[in-house]
Order: sequence, then structure tokens, then C-alpha cells
Amino acid sequence: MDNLSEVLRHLREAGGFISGDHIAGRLGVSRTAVWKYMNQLERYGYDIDKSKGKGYRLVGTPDRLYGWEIDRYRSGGRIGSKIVHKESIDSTNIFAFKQALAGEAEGTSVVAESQDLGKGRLGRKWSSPMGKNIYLSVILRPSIHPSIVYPITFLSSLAVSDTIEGFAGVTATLKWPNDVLVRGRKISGTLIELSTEADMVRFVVIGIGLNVNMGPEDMDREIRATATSLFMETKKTYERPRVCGILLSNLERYYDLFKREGARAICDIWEERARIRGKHLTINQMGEVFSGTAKGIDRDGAILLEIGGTTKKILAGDVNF
Ligand code: BT5
Repeated sequence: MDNLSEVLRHLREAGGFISGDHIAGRLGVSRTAVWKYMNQLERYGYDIDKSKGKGYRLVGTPDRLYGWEIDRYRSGGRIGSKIVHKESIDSTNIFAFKQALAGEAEGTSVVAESQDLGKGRLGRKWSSPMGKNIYLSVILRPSIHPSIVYPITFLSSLAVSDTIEGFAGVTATLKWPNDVLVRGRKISGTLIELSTEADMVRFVVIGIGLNVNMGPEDMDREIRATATSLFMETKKTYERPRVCGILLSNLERYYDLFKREGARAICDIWEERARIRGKHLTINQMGEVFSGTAKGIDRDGAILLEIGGTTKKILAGDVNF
């Protein structure tokens, strides 16, 4: 892929026509090779003007989450250093999990244009229409005890929330345990899945769904009243590779903090941003309903709820408020 992205870079930097000879010289390949790269780019959906006398000119870029496009907006680092792009897939989490089992390195990320079996938590479905949103899974290999893996969900929500606030100027709110909302509607969710051995985490897959350019007509009926997207909030469409590149960089930043300062640091930031302390919450934990006042977030990501003078610790569930 390297030569191909180099060719693209030259086309972009030229702004107008650039000769095949020039590109061939810079890459140290033949003019025929350059011509083949142009054909390859066209197959990927790039629109290239070819003129016998003047050379090549980039006219259009496809709306696709290709790794080399995402990479233009990433600030380096491990997360996203390798990106696997799929047009359509069952679930990026399922794919990334298999890759991780096969030994794929930390940071490798999987993105897809659509998912047939997009997964939410507890067997729920993640609505994943084609070409509109971001469906991303990242493999992490933190050396931690499984009991503190849960705050990785917070790390993801924080990265999403920074990304959309910085990008679209919307205000994101965090809802325990894994939601990012805008004006009370869900714009993103995270599903983490892990593999453990003995007392260690072998790997974690962070799966993020972020609604970018989806409109009400792209939404399944079940989510029309509860979901939103950047487009719906701002009436603008966004370059998904850019959003994704910035998201990967934000994930890198929070993951670094998690490794350096531990789960508590991430929980503290999340707790503060979610303004959860003192809130009256009703939480449904696998059918059991608890109502009480939130006292904060424990180091393992559990929510502490004061119910009639005693503190109840809840690790998994859904908040209704
Ligand atoms: C989540 O579950 O919020 C986790 C979603 C993770 C999705 C990503 S996409 C990339 C990766 N690959 C996967 O297969 N999954 C991950 P949960 O908290 O259980 O929320 C699920 C609920 O959110 C559903 O029951 C719907 O009510 C709602 N929902 C489904 N699709 C939605 C969407 N696109 N936008 C907003 N809400 C949605």
C-alpha cells in the first residue's frame, strides 16, 4: 500500500496536473508502474484525470474509510498504525477478536463501511448502515488484571466525546456505562470484549460505533426516537476518515494516560465529565432495578449507588433517567 499512498500524496500536493515521469522519478519506479497505480486508485473509487501531454490530476476522492486516508489525520502512535478496511462485514469486533487470537499486535484497528451483525452489549444490535458512520474496533494488549478492564470503556467514551466536541462543536454528555449522547440522544456506544489467561488480560477489543453522516431515513425504526448523528445535530456532513483519524489519536492519548496513571485516573476524568455525583439514578441490572443517589465511580468502573443508607456497587447495567 505504501507506493499507492505515495502516489496519492504526490497527486494531492501537486494540486493540478503532475507528470507520470515526475512521480516515477520520486518513487524510483517505471512510468508503467505509475500508470498501474493510477488504475488501482481508480478501482478504489478515486477520480483521476489522465491527459497525454500533462499527466495526471486528482479530481475526486471516494467517501471511504481507507486506512491511508485515516492515517493523514492521525497523530502517529500505536493505535491505528495498522488499519484493516472492510466494505461490509459481520462485525468489526468479531473480526478484530479473531485477529487478536491469531496474534495481531496492539493498535491494529478494523474499520468497516457497514456491518450485518453489529453488536451492542448483552446481545443487543448496533444499527450499521452503509457508508454513513464509523464502525471501529481496536486491539489493545494492556498488562493489567481483568478486574480493571472496565474503565477502558470510559477511555473510549472520553475519546469519542473529545472528538465530536472538537470537530463539530456539539456538547457531548456521558452516560454510564458506555454511551455518548448529544442533546439526550445516543450518538455513540462502546462494546469492549476481552480474552484473559490466568490473572492477566491477554487482549481487549474496543468496539466503537459513532454516528457521523446518518440521517433519520438511514435509521432502523427502533432507534429513530433515541439516536442522533453529527449530521443531524449540525446539518453538515463530515469527512469520516478525518473523524476516525482524530478519534484514533484521542484514543491513543487516553490509553497512554491509562497505562501511565492507571484506571483510577480515567475513572476520575469520566466521573467529573459525566457529573454523576449526587444524581438520582435508576439502573436496570439484568432485570433487577435499583434506584438511588450516585456516589461516584469505583476504580473498576462500577457505579456506587446509595440506596436507603447503604452503598450498592453495580458493575453492569443500563441507566434510565
Ligand atoms: C452499545 O451497546 O452501545 C455498544 C455499541 C458498539 C458498536 C460497535 S460498532 C463497531 C464494533 N463492532 C460491533 O459489532 N460493535 C462495535 P448498548 O449499550 O447495548 O446499546 C445498544 C442499543 O443502542 C440498542 O439496543 C439500540 O437501542 C441502540 N442503538 C443501536 N444502534 C444504534 C445506533 N447506530 N445509534 C444509536 N443508538 C443505537
